[in-house]
Amino acid sequence: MLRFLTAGESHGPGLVTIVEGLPRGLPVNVEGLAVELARRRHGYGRGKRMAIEQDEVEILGGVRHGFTLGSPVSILIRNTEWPRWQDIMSPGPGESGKEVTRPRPGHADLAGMLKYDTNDARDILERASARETAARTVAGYLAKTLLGVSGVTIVSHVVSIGDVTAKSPVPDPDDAGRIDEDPVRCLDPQASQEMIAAIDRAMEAKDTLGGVFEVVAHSVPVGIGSHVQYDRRLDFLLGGAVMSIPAIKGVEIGDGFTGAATPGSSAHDEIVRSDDGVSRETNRAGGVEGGMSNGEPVRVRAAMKPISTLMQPLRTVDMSTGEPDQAVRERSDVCAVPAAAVVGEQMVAFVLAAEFMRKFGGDSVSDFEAAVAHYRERVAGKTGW
Ligand code: EPS
Repeated sequence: MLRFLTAGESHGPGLVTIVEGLPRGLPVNVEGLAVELARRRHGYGRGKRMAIEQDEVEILGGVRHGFTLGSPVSILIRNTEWPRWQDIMSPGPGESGKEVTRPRPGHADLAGMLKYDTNDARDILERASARETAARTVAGYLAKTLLGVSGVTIVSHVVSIGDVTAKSPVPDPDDAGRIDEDPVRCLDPQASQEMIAAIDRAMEAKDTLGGVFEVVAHSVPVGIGSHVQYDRRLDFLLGGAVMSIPAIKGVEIGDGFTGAATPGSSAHDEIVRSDDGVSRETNRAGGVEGGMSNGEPVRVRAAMKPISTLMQPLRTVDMSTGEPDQAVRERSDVCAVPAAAVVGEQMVAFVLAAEFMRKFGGDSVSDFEAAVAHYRERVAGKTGW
């Protein structure tokens, strides 16, 4: 079973990711990880910290001479912000600074203070912060490396920010470079400019913006996931994983919500003969039918709410006095949808990689690769009339 855990606080010494269940022989290097981590830091609308933060990576275990050993991979990302926070966030005795007693609506602050019995929201917000998604990116990078061996590629793009919606096609793997170069990771140049203008306006108004991103996994073979049990359905796994990204409030697979308003006669993907078997002319199902991949690109969209840390704070109650007050102001981003799209890639990659390991297994990359190739061949043979 492929699984990962992360640990660490946003302004602590660093973040740690442990990934267990990877086969031996997968190439891993610090340079590749650094490139992937930088992709997540970029995006127009992010706060000052993203200009400062460097995501210094150190591999602590599970990798030797550039390849995985089959043992747990453990990777540390040092927070370059740590020196400024070492008193406030000291694991040993230290000056805790001012307590954060005015919880921000939309954040984990209030529920966390009540649940974990603390009047200092910092005890909660440090871990609830989307900084943690840097650690997930490490797990996603390893998952993508495994998927790469089996020919799967994953791209993401921004579909909307605020009320600006792009008219973009479903991106191909070839579009990845162009998307990464765009300041808001949008394929539609006109919409991209309008999104940037909307972010500027929100920043001036001391407001924040949400949006929608889409993740597309190409060359996923038919039959990943299963119909046999609720928790083996690929849509269950993808939905939960993408919903777990901070600030995500909605997920759809394929045409999801618009499909709900379409008659059945035009909501599905008819099965037609092609040169080498069967195929589809549409992909309304988003590559998933009956809890299994159907061989078409897997398409997952997610709706991100506007960031809840506002420079023009919302009403709250000071939990130390019980008096009505304004929520605490913290340095934050105006819009993080482009970054969330990159995190979406990591979560989709991890779900797929875990399902690949479940289906194909293998303690070494060569065994894994052979099992995938054998299966792809078997499936192609079945439909190759
Ligand atoms: C975040 C607030 C900001 C973001 C942070 C997420 O951090 P700070 O409060 O230190 O300015 O920059 O995102 C990251 C650090 C990151 O790596 O993505 C929040 O409250 O969630």
